[in-house]
Amino acid sequence: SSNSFMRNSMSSSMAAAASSSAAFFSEVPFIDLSAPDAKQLIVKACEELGFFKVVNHGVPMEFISTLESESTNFFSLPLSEKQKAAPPSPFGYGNKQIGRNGDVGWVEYLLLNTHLESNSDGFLSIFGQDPQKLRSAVNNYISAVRNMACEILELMAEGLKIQQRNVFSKLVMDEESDSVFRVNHYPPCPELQALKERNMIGFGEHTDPQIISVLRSNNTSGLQISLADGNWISVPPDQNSFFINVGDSLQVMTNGRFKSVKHRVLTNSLKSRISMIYFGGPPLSEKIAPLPSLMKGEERSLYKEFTWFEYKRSAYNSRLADNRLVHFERI
Ligand code: GA4
Repeated sequence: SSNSFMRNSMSSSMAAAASSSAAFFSEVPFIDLSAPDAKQLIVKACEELGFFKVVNHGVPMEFISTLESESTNFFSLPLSEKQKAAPPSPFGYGNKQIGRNGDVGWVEYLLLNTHLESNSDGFLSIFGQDPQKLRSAVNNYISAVRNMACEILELMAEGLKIQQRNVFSKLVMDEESDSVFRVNHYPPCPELQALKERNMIGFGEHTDPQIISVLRSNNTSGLQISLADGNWISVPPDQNSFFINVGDSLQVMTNGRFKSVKHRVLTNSLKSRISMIYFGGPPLSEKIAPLPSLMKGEERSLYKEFTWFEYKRSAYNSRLADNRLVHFERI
């Protein structure tokens, strides 16, 4: 139920979505991680769309369902309790406001540190007296999902015929990796049914700044991705798979060969949506630049040189829908 969600009416910026009838797209590239041709299929999906889903991912279903139910418990607390974990800067509870530059959505969420110190003071102060259950569910989930992300990043490197198999994965496995974990709760909005032709924005369109994002959601629709032609397609939910998307940093490291996919979430009128996303990022001091081994002949970098610190600072000063990479393109 959405009773602990703020009751004020929806703001106009949330109701401003485009036409409502995006067709379900049956062609989200589907990759069996255990198949011998997985690496070629991953590269193709990253080049064409920047988005695909994986099965045979090796993440124990128990970790997924435990974290989903711990998250559901948290979001069903009274708002006043949840607010004790606010604001989400950098980690904690957020409600409707996304980032710090005025973006809003019909969503509440937790932003969490991915470093796995189980009694971290930060986590204790965010979650009051009994944070252990949530933290250990988060830790189990993150370690498994990070390993899967690492495997996918190594398959990408192999598929691109890069000698150094861990060229991408070492960044997210680094102790200093600046990764983030997010749990979103999109409450249903029954009023929407009356509004028939209109959509409401749960999470506005954007690309992810990091290297790779790994998303799992419950069985509720809402996620859409944007095609090169500007059309939006609805991604059918699949609670047994993970959805992977290419982030801005990976687009840069492949000199634009892989596409950082624009995506958004529309509000469902009837069902709650819970999604859990691991954003794999590099250490802050890491230089983000096209890999020399991927540059062919006279090919030049499309981007200026920058560190993840510089890109992140610029990203966090932008609005959600902004194109964050344009500031780093070579002219
Ligand atoms: C998008 C990807 C991740 O959810 C996130 C988001 C971050 C936030 O929610 O604070 C940002 C957004 C995300 C990109 C632009 C800035 C920063 C909100 C926003 C308006 C945690 C991230 O790393 O970048």
